[in-house]
Amino acid sequence: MAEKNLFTDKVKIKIKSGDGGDGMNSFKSFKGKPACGPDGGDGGNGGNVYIVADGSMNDLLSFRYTSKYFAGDGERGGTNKCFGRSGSDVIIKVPLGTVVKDYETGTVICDMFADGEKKLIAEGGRGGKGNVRFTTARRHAPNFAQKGEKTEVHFLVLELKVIADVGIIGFPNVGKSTLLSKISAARPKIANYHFTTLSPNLGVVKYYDESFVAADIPGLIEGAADGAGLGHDFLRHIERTRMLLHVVDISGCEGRDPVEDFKKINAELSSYSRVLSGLTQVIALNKCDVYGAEENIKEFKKKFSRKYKIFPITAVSGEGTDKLIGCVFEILKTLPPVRRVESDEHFTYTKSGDLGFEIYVDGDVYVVVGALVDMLCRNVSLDDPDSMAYFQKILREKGVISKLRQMGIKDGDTVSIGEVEFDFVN
Ligand SMILES: Nc1nc2c(ncn2[C@@H]2O[C@H](COP(=O)(O)OP(=O)(O)OP(=O)(O)O)[C@@H](O)[C@H]2O)c(=O)[nH]1
Ligand SMILES: [Mg+2]
Repeated sequence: MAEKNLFTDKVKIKIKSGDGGDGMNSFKSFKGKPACGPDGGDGGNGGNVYIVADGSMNDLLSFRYTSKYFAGDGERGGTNKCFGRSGSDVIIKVPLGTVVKDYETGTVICDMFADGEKKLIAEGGRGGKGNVRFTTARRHAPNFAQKGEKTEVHFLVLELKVIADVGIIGFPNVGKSTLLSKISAARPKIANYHFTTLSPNLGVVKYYDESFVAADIPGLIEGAADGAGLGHDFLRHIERTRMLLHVVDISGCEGRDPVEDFKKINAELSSYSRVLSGLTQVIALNKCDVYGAEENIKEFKKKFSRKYKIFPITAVSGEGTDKLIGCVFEILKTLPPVRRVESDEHFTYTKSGDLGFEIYVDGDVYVVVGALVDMLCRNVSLDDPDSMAYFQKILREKGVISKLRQMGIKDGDTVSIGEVEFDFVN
């Protein structure tokens, strides 16, 4: 029997976008004429971390081997106004239906629904500005450069919830994969032993000019919802399917009782989640070609035909599958579509410099730089008194004024913020 750890439908990974490279603080120098003017270039931006949905993947197996995804750091700015190189991005490919959560908070960051969909998970740090960028009409030789923005390590949880209309469930070896291979173009592995299927197989089932997607999952066993045997992790795969196709081995081979099998699987579903046990089920009684099946079919129908639609089939030959598929289609027409898991659309991890600031002392001038300053410069109009009042309010609220005091600023010292220079008055 397969090992429990062969399932990989939920993984924890470690990510980090790249740090921004520091800006350079340097001065041009010619022979005999040192320090002619500032020429320090900007640091490069750190690389981003993206997640991309890849329709050709069907499990999270690759994450068992690589669980650390770090984007490249930006390079430090150079002399001669040279920019540092940007860090390289990291692209993490996941199968369709992967739900990405923040490990610490459980926040759903995204649900990768469509092939090729790309989500920026963590943005690289901005490169710091080189000293040349702090030159103003009054300050010709700024003797400082901005540090690159730092980023942090985060942990993500990736969970696979396949995007399928119908989940095919049942005990191991009952013929779930055989059925999928008959009704769709999917070619899942089929074999006469338990747990042949270890990750979900998806197949598109065509019916006249319509189609639906069915997911064949590993076989369920008793106690799986409590973590016995292969555990219940793979039930997560089918949590968002619209209905279930429950396959029962009606031949009673392997010494099993089909009625008991059916009850046990339903008990497993109930103990795993109300969502699953509440889904509409259609029953396929498989292996009708085996001697002795007739009797069992009668018995089974007597017990369950009032509550369920039941179809005797022989998956290997395809006998009876047309009627079964027709019924599944009729039911699907009445059910709502597969939905995305709700996520925080605007989620991004914050970085050290997000609306942060730094203060450098350059001679007797206190120079405030950073994303906060960039934001203020974009939004504030120097000639407008209301706008300037807002400017001062933000400086107080964001702690710029208190930081200046901490640094020992005195009345009359100059503060430089973007285009604005003013004398500090306590
Ligand atoms: N006689 C008979 N055997 C069948 C039929 N359908 C499937 N089988 C056989 O049953 C065995 C198991 O088939 P699978 O399709 O791999 O079963 P499964 O339910 O996907 O099994 P797991 O993935 O291990 O849970 C194989 O040897 C199939 O050839 C059928 O209609 N009649
Ligand atoms: Mg199988």
